[in-house]
Parts: sequence; structure tokens; C-alpha cells
Amino acid sequence: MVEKLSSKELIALEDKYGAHNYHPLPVVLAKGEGAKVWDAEGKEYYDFLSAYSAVNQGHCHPKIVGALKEQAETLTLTSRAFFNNVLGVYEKYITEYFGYDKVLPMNSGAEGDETALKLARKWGYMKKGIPENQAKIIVCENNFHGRTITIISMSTDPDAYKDYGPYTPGFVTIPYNDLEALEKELKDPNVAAFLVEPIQGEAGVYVPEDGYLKKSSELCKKYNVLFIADEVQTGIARTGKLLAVDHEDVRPDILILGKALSGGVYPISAVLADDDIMLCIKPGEHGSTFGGNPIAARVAMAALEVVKEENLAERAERLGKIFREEMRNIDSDMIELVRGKGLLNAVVIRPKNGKEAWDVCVKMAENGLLAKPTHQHIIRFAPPLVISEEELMEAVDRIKKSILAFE
Ligand code: IF1
Repeated sequence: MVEKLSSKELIALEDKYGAHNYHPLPVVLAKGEGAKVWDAEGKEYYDFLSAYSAVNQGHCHPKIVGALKEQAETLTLTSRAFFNNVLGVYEKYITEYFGYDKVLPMNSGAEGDETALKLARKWGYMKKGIPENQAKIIVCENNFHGRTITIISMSTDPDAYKDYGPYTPGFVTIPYNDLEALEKELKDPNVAAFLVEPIQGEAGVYVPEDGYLKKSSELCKKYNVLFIADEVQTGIARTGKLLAVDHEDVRPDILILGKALSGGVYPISAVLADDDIMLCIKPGEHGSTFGGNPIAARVAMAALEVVKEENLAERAERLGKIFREEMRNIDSDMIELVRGKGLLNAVVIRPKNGKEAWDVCVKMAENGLLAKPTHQHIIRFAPPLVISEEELMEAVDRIKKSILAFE
């Protein structure tokens, strides 16, 4: 039984017994429902991080939790050594939902990216004829695709890669949102794929110029290179469309999903592709103990049903426009810039009297709203997509009050 400990005591436990690989805001959460969370003392907050866009469907969505509970009492894990009575149903559901021939089910977003990298390399050797061990994959500066050694080998952020070498070779880095740089690298016949976030979340919600995704995918087709979209953070209705690439009618050759694929209820990721790519991986050449387990299969189907039943993409589009307008109207020179798409937004904070984004986040927490800076001066605002317009306006008031407190 978790005895009733105070936030202070709970923070002390994590400090003493947990690795120090995070620097959380001093808030200890104990309950979540919809767009709200409550701390260990019962204080209410609007959650404007949504576990980095994993809780798009709202905290503890009853339909998704119901699917988890029902399956957890029936059959939790079989491994892929055997078939189970849920996986095929899920595979049919998700491939029809996104329009691909096949899905490779994994667990974390990083595993989804790793799977996509392996798939792209296999395709490069087996189908494009790239000489063995010569495959290259193009990535963008300031990317974030996860924390494994291969993925941080692609990173340009020293905090992500320093002292983790030696690094996995075979990656070429180009500036984000730069078609000329991309085309120059695509001419190399050993390039197998271009891996890109449709919007760079961690970098600070960088939205590329209109047409960037469309032209990138067309250039990839021209040079017989796979276009891989990492929609782990931007997918599942977050940016106002089911997928961020849908804003430009782009169909990636390989699609990576995670986070809100489970509504934040369970670690689930997925890689989707058509047969000519997906069947390059043969039996026994890739997998994972929990990948495609019955609980994940049921939870993902419930989470995806909620996206459609509750029109989450349309809500994100409409409420996102209102949110950005409200942020731009705050009368404070701390608001340097507001950018985003749907309900994935960021505000660049101009420091004032020694106060910066972190101080704004601490003040917002005091006023009942949770968000966290990404890099020093950027605050990402990403509430659950189920937030009502009334709740959004109440949250906007709490943000305004917090920023104006520094005037
Ligand atoms: C942390 C960042 C966000 C992702 C994209 C793959 C993954 C992520 C586009 C890997 C994960 C998470 C990781 C989490 C915080 C959060 C994050 F700040 F780290 F960069 F969202 F921006 N592709 N992002 O955003 O998915 O393996 O984590 O399931 O590591 O602190 P994962």
C-alpha cells in the first residue's frame, strides 16, 4: 500500500533512490482525468505537456483504461513464439486506419525509430542495391528520435550524445527545412532513407515552411530514397490532422507512431509500410518480447477509436488557433514568439529582470497549469486534445496571470 506521503517526502525518495536523469518541476502528481491532473496534496492543474503528447485522449480515458483492464484479466503476454487472438485483429485495424499494407508492432518510440532504421537499411541493400554496410540515412540538425546509442548517434545535441561514444556510423546531417541541402545529399547512391519529424518537437516546435514535407517526399521519390516520417510526437491528431504529414497530403514510405497510440495508458509504438519494404525483414530478423502483445493491441485499438469518435483532430485544429491568438494577445514583452500547429504550440520567452522560461513554468504551476521549457527559452504547450474550449480559456487565464506577474 502506498502510504500517504507528502510531495516533499516523495521527491526525497526519488532523489535518494532514483537515477538523476531528469530535472522535473517540483510537482508530484497523484491523479489524472481528462485535461486535469492533481498533485499529492490534491492541488489541481491543467496538464499542458500531456506527457509529451502521449495523453492526447486525456488522462485515464475510460474506454482505453477499460480495454486495458479487460485484456489484463484475460491474456497479457504470449511473446511472438505463438499467435494470439488479438494481434491479427489489431494489425488489420491499424493498417486500414492509416492505409498501409503492414505494421511491425513495438513498444517505445525509440524502438519504433530503431525498427524504421533497420527496415530502411535492409531495403537499401535488398532492393536498392547499396553495397553491404555502405547504407546512409539522412537526418536533420536538432532532431529528436529517442535515446538509444544509434539514435543519439544521429543527434546534434551534445546533451544527447556527449560521452556516449563510439557512435553508430551511416548518418548524414542536414539543416531542417532546407530542400537544397537535402537534394545535394540525395544524389549519393548509397542513401537509403531520409528520416524527419514533420514538426521538430523537442527542438522547440519548429514548423517547417509550407510545402517542405511535400517537396522532400517528392525529392526522395526522384532519387529512390525512402521518406520516413517520425510522427511519434506529432501524430495521432496532435497537430490538427490525424498525422502532421496530412497537412501536405504526404504519404511516408515508412510511418513511425508511438506515445498517443495508447493514449498514455501503455507503451506502444508501431512502424507501418507497404509489402515491398516491410517484407525485407524475414522471420527471426527483428522483434521484441512485448511487441504486439494482446494488451497493447486492445489498448491501441481503443485509443485510435477515441481519436475518431471524439473528433480529436478537428478539435486540435480549432482550439489551437484560439490558443495561439490568445498567446499573441498577452500584453508582455516576455512573449517573443508564438508558433505551432493544432495543439502542439510553443512560446519563446524573452528573459526579463533575470526571469526566464523556467521561472514562468514555476509560476504557472503555482497558478495551476503544468508546462515545461524545452531548451532554455521555449515553453511547449500541448494539452490533451479532449480539453474543452471553456477549460482552454481558463488555462489561458492562468498562463496570462503567470506571465503578467513578472511585469
Ligand atoms: C525523454 C524529448 C519530446 C519523440 C520523437 C521518438 C521519440 C520521442 C519525435 C522516442 C520522444 C520524449 C522522450 C522523453 C521526452 C520527450 C521529448 F524532450 F525528449 F524530446 F517529446 F520532445 N520520436 N520524446 O519526441 O520515444 O522512446 O521516448 O517513447 O526522453 O525525456 P520514446
